[in-house]
Amino acid sequence: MLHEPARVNLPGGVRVEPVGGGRAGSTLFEFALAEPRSHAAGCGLAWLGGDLADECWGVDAPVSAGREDGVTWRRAGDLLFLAFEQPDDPADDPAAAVEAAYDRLLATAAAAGCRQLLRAWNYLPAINAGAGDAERYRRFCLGRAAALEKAGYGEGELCAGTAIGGDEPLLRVYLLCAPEPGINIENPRQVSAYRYPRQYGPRSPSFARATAITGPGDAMLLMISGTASVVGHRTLHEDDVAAQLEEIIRNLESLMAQSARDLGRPGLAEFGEGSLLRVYVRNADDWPLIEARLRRRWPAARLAGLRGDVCRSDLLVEIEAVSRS
Ligand code: 3EB
Repeated sequence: MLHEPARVNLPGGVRVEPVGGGRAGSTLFEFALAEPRSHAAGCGLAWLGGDLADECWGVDAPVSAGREDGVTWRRAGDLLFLAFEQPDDPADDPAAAVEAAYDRLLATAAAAGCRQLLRAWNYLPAINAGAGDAERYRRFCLGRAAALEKAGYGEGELCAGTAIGGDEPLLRVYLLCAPEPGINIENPRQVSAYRYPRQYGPRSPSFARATAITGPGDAMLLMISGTASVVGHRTLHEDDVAAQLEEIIRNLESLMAQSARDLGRPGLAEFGEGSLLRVYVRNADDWPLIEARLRRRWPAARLAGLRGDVCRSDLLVEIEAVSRS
């Protein structure tokens, strides 16, 4: 069915699947991709198509929920999902607001005994506005890094991430946290983002290429960061979306092979059934070409195309994913 939701199963039974996937259990959080829904997380981006409209991140544990200090939380067992949403004027410097948002999120996580970060999603408007180090993405990175540093997070305590520019004037930060860390995996084709050289901004982006956690039973859940046409630390194939997509496919293949080795799970080397891909596309007209190519490469994976700005202005497409084995 075209818009059947997906469910993701988290540890102690964490599942991620299209919503309505038919499994029993509770929902830690939902991501509404095609249409905004109250009480669901969202990207604030236009949905371009695909067969993934909603994600349900489910657990085999009762869920409690609340809101404190502007942070909405949902907890099931050792998993804590945090959401922060606040107006963000695209003409402003976002550094201070992002730092304050992360201060609150990290304080909430620590107070709940869940200071380890497993997955982060960040959406903010006009991500490429501003020149050089004044670019809003670089200012975002500065605020995020400052908050993480103050709270004592080291390089090894970062997690898989996404940072995408939208059209609505809203900062959205979502964090999945736990008392114990996940397992981070880096991509041998790419310099770790937290070690990017100075030319990309005053503070390097604070994320790992992928984070794996234990899923239900013996399964592992691999959460892959937004992945772009970056090799080493450089953008490749400026102005060529088809070539950028091929480079992303190679980056994902490389990261998945590394994950399969590091985790001893050969099944993680490919996307299969149960793999969910969010594809962020700068120019909506590029979606049909991208969708056709991804269907050919990974026929079993589910895809959502979203109109979003990638955090370097020369990047035209970026793909994040969840996979399990
Ligand atoms: C890159 O490889 C692309 O700042 O959290 C991808 C995923 C990117 C997450 C972030 C940035 C972030 O550098 C950009």
